[in-house]
Amino acid sequence: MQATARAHTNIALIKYWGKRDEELFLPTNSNLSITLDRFFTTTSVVFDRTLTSDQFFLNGKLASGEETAKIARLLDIIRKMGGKDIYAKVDSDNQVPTAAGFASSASGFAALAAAATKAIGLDVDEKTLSIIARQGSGSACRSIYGGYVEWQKGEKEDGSDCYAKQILEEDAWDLSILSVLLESKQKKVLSREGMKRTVDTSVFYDGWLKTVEQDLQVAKAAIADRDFIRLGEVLEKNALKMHATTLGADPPFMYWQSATFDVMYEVQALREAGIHAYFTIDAGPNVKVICRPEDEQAVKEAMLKIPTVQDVFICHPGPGITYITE
Ligand code: 2P0
Repeated sequence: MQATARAHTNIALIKYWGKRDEELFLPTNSNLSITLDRFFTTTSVVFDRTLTSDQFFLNGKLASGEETAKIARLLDIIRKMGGKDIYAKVDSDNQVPTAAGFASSASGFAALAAAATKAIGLDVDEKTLSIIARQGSGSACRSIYGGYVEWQKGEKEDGSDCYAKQILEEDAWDLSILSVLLESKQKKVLSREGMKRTVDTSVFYDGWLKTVEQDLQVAKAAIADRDFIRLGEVLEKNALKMHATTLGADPPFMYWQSATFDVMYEVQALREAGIHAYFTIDAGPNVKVICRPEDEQAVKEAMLKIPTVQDVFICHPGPGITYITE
């Protein structure tokens, strides 16, 4: 009763920002991401009748009670589906620089869902796997697939129509996604908490909901047409709108720091100089810059010249879940 799976992290071009159901991780809006080649989590799960509780090792170290409780919650869902009441030992190896603003929860819960369902003997399709992973962390449902992925918000209360699907394969259109690592302070408002506060209190949240579906349709059409400028313009606008909602929350908060602005201004300067680059930002200060592959070195060099930039990692569209047999 053992299996190992690998899942890659993803970056949202149209953001998931707000839940309509916190228990089931149902989002208020559909959203769209690219799965990345460079950062991933590899997880092994062994269901073992001799264990008296779940054990979780993260990068070789026994995880905290809080971290273990989060994965145990997802294992409970999988145990129920598999009809087996057996505890598991989970070994997770995270090749994701969390400090660079990549949510390791997306690749982490996607890899866990894949390894644990296989280890317990469930034969699940990708849609079911996406629904399971979603209940560990919302964005994890997108990391089941490679390439360009849409997470449909669904309408049903039980979440059975709320899952992700691939809209374009990873090798069908190459783009460069540069993860710009900044000199930054620890983030103060975690994404889960920030999302909730925004939905509950932000005077700008209605504005987000009014336009995000339109943004999604524009992004999907741009991907279908391989129209990079159209995609870049809408992804940057969508990120700015997501962050605007945090300023209207009570109490207000913002994820940007001064170094975040340095990168945003440089991206605008690159565009004025004729290089088409666009930024997006998640629930933290770091910035991801999207450009065409032929421009990636020039964009990287421009970023590295900014004094507050520590490092730049170049990523490309990557694969979905893979199972590893030893
Ligand atoms: C996204 N983020 O679409 C958005 C944009 C952050 C900003 O998904 O509460 O860790 O576990 O469902 O998936 C980060 O939030 O949140 C996220 P939960 P998650 O990528």
